[in-house]
Amino acid sequence: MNVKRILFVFPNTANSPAIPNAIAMLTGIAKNLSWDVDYFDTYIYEKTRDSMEDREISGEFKPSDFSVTIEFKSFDNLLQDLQNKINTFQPNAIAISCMSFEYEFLLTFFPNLRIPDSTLVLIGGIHPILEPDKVIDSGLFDLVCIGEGEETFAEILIKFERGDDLSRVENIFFRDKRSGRVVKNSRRVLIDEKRLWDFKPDYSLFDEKYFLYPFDGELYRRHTFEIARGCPYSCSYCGNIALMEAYKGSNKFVRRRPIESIKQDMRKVIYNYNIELFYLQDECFLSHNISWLREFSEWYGREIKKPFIIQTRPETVSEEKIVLLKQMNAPFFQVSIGVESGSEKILFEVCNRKTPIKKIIDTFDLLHKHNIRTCAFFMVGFPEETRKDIFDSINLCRRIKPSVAIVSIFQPLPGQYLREVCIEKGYISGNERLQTFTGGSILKMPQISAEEIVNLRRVFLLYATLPEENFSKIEKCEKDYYRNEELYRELVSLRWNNSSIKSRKL
Ligand code: B12
Ligand code: SF4
Repeated sequence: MNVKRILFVFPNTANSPAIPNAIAMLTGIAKNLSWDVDYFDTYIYEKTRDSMEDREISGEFKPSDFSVTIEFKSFDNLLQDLQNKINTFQPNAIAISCMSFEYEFLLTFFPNLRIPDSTLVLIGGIHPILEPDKVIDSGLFDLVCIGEGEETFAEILIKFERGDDLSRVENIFFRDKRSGRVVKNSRRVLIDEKRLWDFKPDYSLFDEKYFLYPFDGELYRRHTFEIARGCPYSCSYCGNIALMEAYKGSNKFVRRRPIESIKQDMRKVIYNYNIELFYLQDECFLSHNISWLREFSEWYGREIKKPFIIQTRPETVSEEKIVLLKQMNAPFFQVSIGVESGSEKILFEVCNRKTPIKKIIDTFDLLHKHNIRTCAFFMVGFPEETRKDIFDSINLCRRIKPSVAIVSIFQPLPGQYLREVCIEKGYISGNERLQTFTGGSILKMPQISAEEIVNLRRVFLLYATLPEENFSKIEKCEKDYYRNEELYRELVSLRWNNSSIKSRKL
């Protein structure tokens, strides 16, 4: 092969740019093997309102004018623009990465493209890992990566360049273009934590906008920095259970990045991209052992000192670990916690999250005692959830006073245990189109309608933050939003001005 060109495609369902870690990683691998790379990201094609936009309207995120700086294109141009990119760049390979939302979106336009037979079309990401059979059976892709891509992708590119047989590559499902025959190979074991971060991401495909992120109403140059991969818990509304199942018998599932690798790469991204805010990507940051946290926080506090965001579970928060977070010497930082529900029935029996409400309250009290900015994630519309349960969540939010609260509608995504429950109980058929986390509920349940769930999500934060004297007005907006939009906007602005949980600047 004289020229080697690969086009990466991210079927982004959002209307704002985000760097998919996988594409940065795969770009690094392709460039190391001397491939020319190009990128097609669908974020600039205007779609229906995404969750970020909905959350600004409902008072979860402080409004920012970031989207004003983006020059959107009509959605109707998407297909032709991608076709033009393929025609002009003439890639030998097209590599797509997607989660479940992106996959569903991809199917709305990808089948209409004209792709030369000689072009290898590969797909990977969380969705192909969770539903590899359905993805290969779509007949749209030559190769589906069914596990981690770092080693597999390099092997594919090398073999493809040489014209070798790809059908035997471990970790892929392969479909022969001519015969339509499908070969399903076994999953590769997970890469050991000592080697995983030797694969270096490359961000050259991402322009300046990709590094900007609205946070607390202001724009920051943000970077998502992987600290660990995998989560030790088994919440029933999360894809993690299916991932653990897929990798059963493989190497260690939760891999912690060696501190030396963190040091080297964090210094590099700060230098190269002038990063102001780190999202320390780890599904449960404070579950690291205390000696790791101590070493990391000492170093960060000495050398990095940048604002950061972490995500953790309430049961991992303690005075001792808070001291270590403070030792990181950041001008401000945020601890984000999945609270999910204020009903122990929902938490224990539906979500498989056995954190007592008392522990959640104590955790937020402790964080606030130390003046730490907090973010609480809630969900509404769980199977079996009643209006009373949702009000338990609202009341818990009122009690714990997070600096920011994000409220999502439960979506039965592939890979979740709860999706199976929903199918068994007849709440979904399994063939519905997914909704966004703010758009609607696809569950048809006897005790609460999808409409009531959407309405309650919209006013959740108003009930949780405004003085009770506003409740009759909030109820009006809940029951008939479209006739009370003006009143709703007024209440949301009150939420930012007067509410007890307005964000804390440290
Ligand atoms: C970081 C993260 C985010 C980040 C960045 C996401 C991104 N676009 O990259 C943020 C915070 C923005 C985010 C947002 C969301 N996320 Co998220 N996120 C994660 C998390 C914790 C890690 C993902 C990651 O970067 N991993 C590291 C990279 C390198 O791994 P990877 O993407 O899997 O890619 C590897 C392989 O899949 C493969 N691969 C990937 N693509 C390709 C392509 C080819 C060609 C090949 C060969 C291989 C290959 O190789 C890669 C390297 O091994 C995962 C949890 C998890 N366990 O994966 C959830 C997860 C992916 N997120 C999830 C969800 C639901 C969301 C949201 C929809 C949530 C929301 N409330 O809106 C949004 C979607 C936003 C969007 N459109 O991008 C779900 C997806 C479930 C599903 N069935 O799709 C997950 C699995 C969480 C969960 N446990 O349920 N997320
Ligand atoms: S919801 Fe969070 S804590 Fe629970 S399994 Fe998923 S990633 Fe882990």
